[in-house]
Amino acid sequence: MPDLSASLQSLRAARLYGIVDLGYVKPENVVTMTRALAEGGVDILQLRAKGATPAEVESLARSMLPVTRELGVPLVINDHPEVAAIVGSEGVHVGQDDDSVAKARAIVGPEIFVGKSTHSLDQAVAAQAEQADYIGFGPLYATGTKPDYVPIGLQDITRVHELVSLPIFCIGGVNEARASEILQAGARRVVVVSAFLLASDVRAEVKRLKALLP
Ligand code: TPS
Repeated sequence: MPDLSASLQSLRAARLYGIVDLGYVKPENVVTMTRALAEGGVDILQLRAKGATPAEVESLARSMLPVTRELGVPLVINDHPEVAAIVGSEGVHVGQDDDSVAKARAIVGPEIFVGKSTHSLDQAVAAQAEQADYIGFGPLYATGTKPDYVPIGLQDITRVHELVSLPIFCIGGVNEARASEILQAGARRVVVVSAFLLASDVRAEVKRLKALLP
């Protein structure tokens, strides 16, 4: 059973969020990738398996948890609150549907934190009103990981930090080359997907990006 107050403390301290995305990682490589990301230094890790069945997500999550627990990294399940509840992950992440935070919370109970994707200032403010525990904010840049979304750019990053007091994780096209302009624009926390998962040396890539974060 995860302990919410410990998880929320990790969430507030977190700067670098990694995602094991099955669009890039074969199921048989999920545990190895989980270890590489966590040993490299991600502060939070998400399992994102679009199109997988709940049973498949559950089995992947169960294979990741011993590694994330060993390394002290909270595990967040994308889209499947019922799986988060069954496996006892630290968090769940939901998309932009109405009431998605309340619906997820009703399923996961009081000990699992709930994050929500937002794509505009209005959505970020709404997610805070909906009592999300953190938000993702983006995609900042066009990205092959979420090809149907219009990038929102960097111009609202400072403002979103003025309007929203939750931890805000900037996402979408984040990589080492762009880190300085993203931080310059006011970001404090970032999510990295393809730049880590496609790296030839995942641990080294995570370490390099982490070293750039204040
Ligand atoms: C914490 N989301 C927005 S952009 C993107 C995703 C998956 C692609 C990033 O990939 N915030 C959180 N989790 C999520 N799943 C989302 C937002 C949704 P890349 O780094 O390859 O551009």
